Amino acid sequence: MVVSGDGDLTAIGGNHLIHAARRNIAMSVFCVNNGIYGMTGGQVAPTTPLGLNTVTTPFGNAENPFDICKLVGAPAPPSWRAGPPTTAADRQDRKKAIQKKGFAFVEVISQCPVEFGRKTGMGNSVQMMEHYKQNSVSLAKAKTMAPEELTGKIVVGEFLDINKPELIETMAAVRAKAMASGGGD
Ligand SMILES: Cc1ncc(C[n+]2csc(CCOP(=O)(O)OP(=O)(O)O)c2C)c(N)n1
Repeated sequence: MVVSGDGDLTAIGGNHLIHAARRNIAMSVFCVNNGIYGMTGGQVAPTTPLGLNTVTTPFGNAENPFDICKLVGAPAPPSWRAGPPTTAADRQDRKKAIQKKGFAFVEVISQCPVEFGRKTGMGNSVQMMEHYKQNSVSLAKAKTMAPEELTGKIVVGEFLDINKPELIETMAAVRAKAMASGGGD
């Protein structure tokens, strides 16, 4: 199990993340996404919304943010996004992700009142939580909404749940082939 920030997972460890997903390694990854490098003082992250002022983008962020669930979903491992507050449904998702064979990914939307809320004018932790709560839309509802209605919304739910052999299984199959051919150890 891996619990990490959005900066560590999508910037500093971005390469590890996409290849762990691609190789379908038996891991459950929980990304606590506050949209910023919080611990180091509020620098822009690959998840920071376009146009946002941060310590390193004082006149606005010129870059588009990653949609992390789509990013890890590209090689088709399961992925979920959970918006606050934690509901029973969210907890079910998290349980499912832990029990999932192969790679599983959960993005948890989180507030960073000190480095994000205070500097962007979103307010304190309660106000940020309220904002995220009010702007979270279930995947089922999002499917009925027009793209313009979804601007600024956080779509939450189960994005993908596909069963594929995990890396250890595919490696065992290759090893068995090598052994049968006499080329293995
Ligand atoms: C390889 C490496 N580069 C840079 C750092 C410095 N560093 C520590 S935490 C951090 C930002 C983490 O941001 P995030 O993962 O979003 O977590 P948050 O603090 O927002 O919860 C950075 C750049 C580091 N620890 N390791």
